[in-house]
Amino acid sequence: MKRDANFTSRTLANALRMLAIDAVEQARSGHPGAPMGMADVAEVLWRLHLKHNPADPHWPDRDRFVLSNGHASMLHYGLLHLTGYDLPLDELKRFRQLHSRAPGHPEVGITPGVETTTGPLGQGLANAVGMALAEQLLAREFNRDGHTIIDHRTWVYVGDGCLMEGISHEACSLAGTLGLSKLVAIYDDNGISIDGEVAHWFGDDTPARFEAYGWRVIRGVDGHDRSAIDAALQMAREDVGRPTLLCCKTVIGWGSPHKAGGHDVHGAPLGADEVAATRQALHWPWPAFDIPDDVRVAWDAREVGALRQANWQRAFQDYARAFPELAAEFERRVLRRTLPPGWQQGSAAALQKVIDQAASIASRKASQNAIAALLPLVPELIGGSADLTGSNLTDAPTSVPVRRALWGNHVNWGVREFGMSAAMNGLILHGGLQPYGGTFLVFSDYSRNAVRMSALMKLPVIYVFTHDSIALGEDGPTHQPVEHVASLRLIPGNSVWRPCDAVETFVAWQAAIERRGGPSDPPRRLCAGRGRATPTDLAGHRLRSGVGDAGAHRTGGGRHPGAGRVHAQLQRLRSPVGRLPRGRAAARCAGARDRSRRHPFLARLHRLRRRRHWHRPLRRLRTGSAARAGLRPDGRGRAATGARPGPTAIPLKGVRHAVRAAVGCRWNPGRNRTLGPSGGLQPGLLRLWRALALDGSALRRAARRARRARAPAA
Ligand SMILES: Cc1ncc(C[n+]2csc(CCOP(=O)(O)OP(=O)(O)O)c2C)c(N)n1
Ligand SMILES: [Mg+2]
Repeated sequence: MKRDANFTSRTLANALRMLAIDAVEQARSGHPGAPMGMADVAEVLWRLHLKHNPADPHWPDRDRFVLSNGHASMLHYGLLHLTGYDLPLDELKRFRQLHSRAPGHPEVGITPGVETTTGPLGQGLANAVGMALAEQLLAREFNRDGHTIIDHRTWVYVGDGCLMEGISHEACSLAGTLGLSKLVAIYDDNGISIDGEVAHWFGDDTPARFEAYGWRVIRGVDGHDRSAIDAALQMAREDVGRPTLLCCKTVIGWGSPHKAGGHDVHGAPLGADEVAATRQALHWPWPAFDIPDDVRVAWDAREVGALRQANWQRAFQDYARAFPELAAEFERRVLRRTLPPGWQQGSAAALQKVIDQAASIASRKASQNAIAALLPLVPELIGGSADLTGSNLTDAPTSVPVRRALWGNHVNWGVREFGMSAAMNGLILHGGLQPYGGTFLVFSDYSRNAVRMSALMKLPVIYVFTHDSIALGEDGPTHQPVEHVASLRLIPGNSVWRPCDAVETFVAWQAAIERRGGPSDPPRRLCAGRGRATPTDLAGHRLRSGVGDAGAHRTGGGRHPGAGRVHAQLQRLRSPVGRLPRGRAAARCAGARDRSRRHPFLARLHRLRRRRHWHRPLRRLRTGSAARAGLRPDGRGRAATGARPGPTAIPLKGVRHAVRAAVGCRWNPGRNRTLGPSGGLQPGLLRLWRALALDGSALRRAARRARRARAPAA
């Protein structure tokens, strides 16, 4: 490789390449290919276009840089190290080691300058959409004529993997619709992923796809030609009211004489011989981790960064003189991230009202009332729903829908649970906003990895999961959450609260908002049912338990982060008022108890539900008795097909119908459309489930009968 006109910048890019090569070599694991392929684009972006100050990674008006293809982490660490962030060379030498500030994939809160944790491909892109949305909303809220204090871009690197992931569609479709013009995605179009040449499994016309979303697409940029990259980035900075996708043709592992362009270089060290050959090819005579002084000087962004931030600081001071109240609000929300001054009093008064009203309402309605009361107190709240606003009840009279080029505080995320959740992570990571969003509990699975990422990043996102009931009769088993709460609780650092009445719901909201103080706070989920509360004595249940731990809705609240505080708050409330308004869940529990006296089946069901994880016994039934009885996964009680029910197929539909039929219990009076001929209630199944309520031998007899009745004719 000859020294060419691009010598200087090529050398600077080679510094990134060599750092990645050497760190991966030292760690004996990692991904050198993408950093080597993207180094030229990164050099131009970071040296000429990115607005940042390495000395202050939290400067509010910095550009956000997200590496959605997180496996290229060494590229990011090289950039942070060379531009002057607090990431010394020693940390790079400990790349991928325990407690290193250069972990295998970028992690927010570990490495200064890393904006979000990436690694699950595609989610960084959705985070970036959230960040760009936050920028746009805050700009509309705070900027005034002649005073632009929020004006930054979100740059996101994506690889083939990110664009293959479905979440890229969810997030980018919404970004296009909302016209997030400060969002620039830079596509590392190298035609390679782990299995080889992507053409065999990824034949999309990506530029056309993004154009269809309403993005501006800059096609065919040579990702190794500095002037082409610069021109494209320049163009990307021009505001056209749409997000921009920059398609950069690159060669994975660029610079490696024998491995460039192939998938071997994606995720394995080059090996000593190839490292030596690459050093030679790149004209990089220096030993591992040795960066010459002139290269360091050329990379150092501290001076220009400090200057930029100082300019912004001056502009902000002018702004503060002209709009003192707005500036104070900006400082509170964005810089200090504290609650508004009137919070304590305001929320306490609102809570007192809820207690006085003693309303018997569905918990999601109680949640909506809480939102309505708290929204005016906490202007940073930004709500939304994945196209279930009217069901999740996540809006309030003061909610304003977010629309293209308009401010709002309620996002219609569309039917995009995963995109919504990952974008909410981006909103909160940006700062200045406290997102909450809803969907049905049963669809939390769609959001799941983003929920996990909230927990991993300790982001206090509030997820409102409603319709927390297996008694969603008319929608059928696809809409009945069974294992969801338990599985959400399996996510480390994730708090799951199941408030059972209006007071608990309000206190849960209150506590959720109070825990919004910073990245050390875990995310919260509120699970709200949709039943009605009826006057029932709840005090006994409550005094034993924390929020959401009342009656039939067992949570083990005390073991969940923050639940103790909520519990204490409820305890304080309860002692003076004695009995509080009653909960739907507890009411159902109590009702079940009454009915259970009449029928042994329900007595058993009730006993199961009273256990801590009441669906665990049901699972046991499924994998044990029900499986032995040859139940099909759809719960229709057909004869054994040889296949045992899979782990995700719990025949609750069967339970529900059997319960209804057996005891005439109508959990959704007037809505039992599925209880017709198509309802799937099989006589054999009914016998089986009746038998379940009795004893093991009866079960076996019933199972035998069911098998015999349905055995195919010989
Ligand atoms: C959701 C998710 N699935 C799978 C992986 C594992 N993985 C890491 S990189 C990669 C290939 C990505 O291909 P591309 O983005 O083209 O990266 P390149 O090979 O070009 O560096 C895969 C499958 C992951 N990190 N995240
Ligand atoms: Mg690729």
